[in-house]
Amino acid sequence: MIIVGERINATRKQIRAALGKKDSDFFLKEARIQIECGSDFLDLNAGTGTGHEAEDLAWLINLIQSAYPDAKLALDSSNTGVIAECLPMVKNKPIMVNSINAETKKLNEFLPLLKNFPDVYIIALTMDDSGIPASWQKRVEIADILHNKLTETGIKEENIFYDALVQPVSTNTEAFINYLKSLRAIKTNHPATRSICGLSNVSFGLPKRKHINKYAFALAMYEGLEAVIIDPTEPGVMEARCVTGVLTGKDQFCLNYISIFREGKI
Ligand code: THG
Repeated sequence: MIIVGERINATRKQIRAALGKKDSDFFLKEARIQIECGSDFLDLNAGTGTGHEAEDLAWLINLIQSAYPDAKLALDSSNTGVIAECLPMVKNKPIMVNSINAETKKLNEFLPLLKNFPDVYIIALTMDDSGIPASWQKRVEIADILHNKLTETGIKEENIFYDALVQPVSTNTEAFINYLKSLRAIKTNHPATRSICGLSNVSFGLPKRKHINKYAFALAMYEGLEAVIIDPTEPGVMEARCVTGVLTGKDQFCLNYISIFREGKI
């Protein structure tokens, strides 16, 4: 299970404020706690809507790379120009790019860029010009379209991470079960590709979100989820990963579980 730490995201008020002040100490601590909790990648999103996203993201990349030279990064922006500007600055490979989708404009801008960076891990969202489909079958169809486009562009199948988009169960009771159906079906159609999701969306609007996130994580792992964008410092998250690894037969002789127990982490 690949963990992508989500805390450095400008949708969070604290992050927006710290970006405005270029508060290095704040961001170095945000990076450190996520690395210590076991993040494989740090997601960086500097989209404050103030018109200097590329400059802010570049500042974050340089800051974090100079303090944590081994950290791998996920560049998270809805603006392809921002990703194009910042990709060349990222030193550690692989670089995760968050994200492409099947909107016409997005494909036209993004695919030529990917030709120049064929080794990135690319997150592919199953949405198109009509938005996020309500039906899970339509999401699977969009994944098929993205699959053709991305492989034609020279992206290796194992570097494609499909994100079938987790949505809040508070607004649609079927949202998570439909997500799981599309996760499974996309994997069946394209077994060499991988899967990822932003898991905490599931609990939006409900109390005690961390409990919902933890069980959603276990269910998605059972359905084959391979990477997750999450707050790794949230109590229960790393425990859920470790325990579900045992229960789904991925932890040979429970060695990982036992060693994590011995380290006092569960
Ligand atoms: N898929 C992909 N990328 C994603 C998402 C996804 N990136 C963004 C998001 N979803 C995952 N990342 C975050 C980062 C921070 C928060 C939630 C998801 C967060 N949210 C607070 C909340 O929801 O209450 C915001 C409030 C605040 O702190 O100000 O912290 O699905 N590919």
